[in-house]
Amino acid sequence: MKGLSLFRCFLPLPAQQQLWAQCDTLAHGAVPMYTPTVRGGRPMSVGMLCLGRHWNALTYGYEPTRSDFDQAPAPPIPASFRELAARAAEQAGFTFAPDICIVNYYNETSRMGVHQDKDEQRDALEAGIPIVSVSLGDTARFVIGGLARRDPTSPLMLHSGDVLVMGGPSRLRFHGVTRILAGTAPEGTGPGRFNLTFRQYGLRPNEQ
Ligand code: MD3
Ligand code: FE
Repeated sequence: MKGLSLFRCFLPLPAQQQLWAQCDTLAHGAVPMYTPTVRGGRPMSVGMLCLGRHWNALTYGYEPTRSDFDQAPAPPIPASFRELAARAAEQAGFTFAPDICIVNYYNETSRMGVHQDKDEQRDALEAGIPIVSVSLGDTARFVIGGLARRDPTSPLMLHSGDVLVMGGPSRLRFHGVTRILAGTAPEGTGPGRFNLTFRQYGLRPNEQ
């Protein structure tokens, strides 16, 4: 299917190390990473820190402050993060102005069940505005399916420094993370894995 671009080693090692350190600092900062509890009451196995706008794990909606956790405002996305995502999207043929960055932390037992990302505005989803994903640290076994949950999935290993752009007809494909390969993180990253997903909420950048 079109709309999927994988840029292997988009970030050279020094940039991976710098971005890892920035994520680590943010995760332990004034508005820290936390473990979301989803609808039904189960905790997610990943840590989450949303920048720009907060994704509420109970409502599956976006909001300015973390009303499902500590009422803290979502910290801003560093300009250098936004520029990295926009540069990758441009290489994949998309114009992209991300206003949300979700930083997830995976330890060696974390997983992400197969799901669709469809909580952004309908006009942005229909336009196929991409999600840009940056992987850091341990390798993940990622699976990508089709537009229906029962469609078959294909595995893809995501390594530190890889960037995946999912737009156009691929924007609503089902996908998940089935396992983390502990001990595979390059020097100066890890342990574990940070994944950054950049999103644009609306068709017009920065609209509510
Ligand atoms: C394919 N994270 O945070 S990123 C997520 O590797 C999430 O941590 C996975 O799924 C991870 O929501 C995958 C790559 C990705 C992101 C969005 C997609 C792949 C996608 C949207 C549509 C299809
Ligand atoms: Fe996802």
